[in-house]
Amino acid sequence: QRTKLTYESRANLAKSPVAKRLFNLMASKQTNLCLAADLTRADEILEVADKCGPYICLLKTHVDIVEDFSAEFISNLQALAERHNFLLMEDRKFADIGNTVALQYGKGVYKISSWADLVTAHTLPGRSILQGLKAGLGEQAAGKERGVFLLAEMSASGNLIDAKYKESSNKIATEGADVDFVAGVVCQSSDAFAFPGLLQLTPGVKIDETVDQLGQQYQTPEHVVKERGADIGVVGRGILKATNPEQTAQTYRDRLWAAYQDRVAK
Ligand code: 6AU
Repeated sequence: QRTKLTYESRANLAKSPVAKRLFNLMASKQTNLCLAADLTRADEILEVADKCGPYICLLKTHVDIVEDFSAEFISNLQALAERHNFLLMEDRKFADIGNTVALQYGKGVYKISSWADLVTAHTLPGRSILQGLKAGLGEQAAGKERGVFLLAEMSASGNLIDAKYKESSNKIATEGADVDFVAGVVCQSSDAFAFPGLLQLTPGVKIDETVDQLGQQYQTPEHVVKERGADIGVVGRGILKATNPEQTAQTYRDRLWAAYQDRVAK
C-alpha cells in the first residue's frame, strides 16, 4: 500500500524526475504542505511566498488572476523558490486538444513551461493532454525538469466526476509512453491510484470551517493525510486569510507532517 511507504522510498520508484525531486525535497525539508497563493497582486504573492517559504514544499499559483503580472514577478518568485527550497506549480488545469494545450503551456503572456516546475491538467481530453503538454515544452524548457498533476477528482460539491472517470484517469496517469511526464494526481481519496511513484495532491484542507459559500468542501489536515491518502495537502485561504499567515503556515506544516509520520509508522 503506497500510503504506508516513506517519501524517501517512493522517490526511488518515481518515473517522473520532478516527482523524484519533490519526494526527496519533502523528506529532507520535512514538509508536505503546498500553499495555494491565490492572491491578485504580485507583491502580495511574493510576500506570502517569502514568509511561508520555509514551511512549504510547493507553491501553487493561478497566474491568470495576477493583475500586474510581469517577467520580473516570475524571476522574483523563482529566486524565492530557490532561497527557501520549494517547487512552483501553475494550477492551469489544462483541458483542451493537444495543439491548443501546447500553445497555452508554452506561449502567450505567461510562458508557463519556461518557469513552472509543475502544472495541473484535466484528463477529460484523454491521453492527448500529455502529448500536447510535452509539445508545449519548447526550447524555453530545454534541460529543465517538468511534470504534470492530473485531476482525477475535485473538491467542489456536485462535481461531475464519477468512478469510471476516476478509473480512466488512473490509467492515463500510469499506462503508456508519456507516464514519465506525470508526477502525480490531484484527488480526494487514496483509491484514485495505487502506483507509489506518483504523489497524491489533495486540496480542500482547513483546520476550521467545512465549506465556503461557493461549493468548496474542506477536511482537516489529519483527515486528508490519514483517511484520504494525501501526500501533499493544499492550503489556500486557511493560511492567506489568517491574522498571521507565517505562523499559520507553520501550524499546517506541523499537523500535516505529524499526520504523515503517524501514517507511515503504523
Ligand atoms: O484552500 P482554498 O479553498 O482557498 O484553495 C484551494 C486551492 C485553489 C483551487 O483552485 C485548488 O486548490 N483546487 C484544485 C487543484 C489544486 O487543482 C482542485 C480541486 O478539486 N479543488 C481545489 O480547491 O487554488
